[in-house]
Amino acid sequence: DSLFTSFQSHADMNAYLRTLELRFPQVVKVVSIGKSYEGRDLLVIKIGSGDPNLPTIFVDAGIHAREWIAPPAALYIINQLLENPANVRLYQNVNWHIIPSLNPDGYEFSRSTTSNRLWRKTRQPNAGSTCFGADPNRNFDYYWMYAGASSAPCSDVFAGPVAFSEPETAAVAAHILENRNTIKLYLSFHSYGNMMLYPWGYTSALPENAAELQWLGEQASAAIERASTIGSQYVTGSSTNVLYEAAGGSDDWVKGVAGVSLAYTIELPAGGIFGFNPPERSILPMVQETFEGIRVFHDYIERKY
Ligand code: 0X9
Ligand code: ZN
Repeated sequence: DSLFTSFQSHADMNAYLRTLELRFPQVVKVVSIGKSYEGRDLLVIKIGSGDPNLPTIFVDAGIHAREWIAPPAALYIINQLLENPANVRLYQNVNWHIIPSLNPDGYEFSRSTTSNRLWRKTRQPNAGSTCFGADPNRNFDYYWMYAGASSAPCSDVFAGPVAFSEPETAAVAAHILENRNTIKLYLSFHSYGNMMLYPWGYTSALPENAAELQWLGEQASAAIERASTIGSQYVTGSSTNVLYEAAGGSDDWVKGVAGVSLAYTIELPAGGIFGFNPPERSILPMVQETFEGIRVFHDYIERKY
């Protein structure tokens, strides 16, 4: 089909998840964790052998609207787990919760006209401003507004009027808290820059398990580089040290509040003139190489827990 040869609408991605639930009723459950501001369903697909107590890998994508390569990277994990029999072992001892499209209002807005292509935020109106939306990756309630975020509604890094003001971030946070005892690894797909980032984003200080985060990130990066047909080279490190200081990100909150010790933001490869626009023929090579890194994460979680 066209899942990895063209960029799909949010509705088409949701339809794919629903189809999988019908095709694989023993191993798939699709649940709505809530709705976006404009009322779109935020779906999580749960894939597993049936034991809810197994360690869980949680993946989200599409927090930032314009980062179009992120949702297909998440969809490809789903596709490979379910539609490639060689990968059945990847959900025997580990459960997966995957949300391929977490900011659907922003995403559909970025698809609506070429002039909106670089939209990043959500689409909730802001009181007292004509500018819409908040940066969902500045809206999580851990060191909210501490650094690298703006209180100006027109800024692209507007943190929101309060933490978790956006229904999308509130919904995913509630889902993660409900599952905090089983989630052992958090992965969030963004673009671009070929970076394997771990907390913290609010400070240059490193978390207590930085050595483990660094080592595992490098292992996953190396697997991606080996598989790459487009010459991808990844840099691994803490968000602040590799990129910039930016508080209120999902990864920091997942680690600092939900207590998930392993949390990464994966900045996928660039494409097109502004970096967010890989040509559609690049989707498959990009998501295929990324999946080789995901195998490394899976094998580590399976072995450790
Ligand atoms: O700035 C961001 O939100 C991410 N980069 S992006 O170009 N996709 O916008 C990086 C987030 C890293 N994590 C934290 N700062 N917590
Ligand atoms: Zn992003």
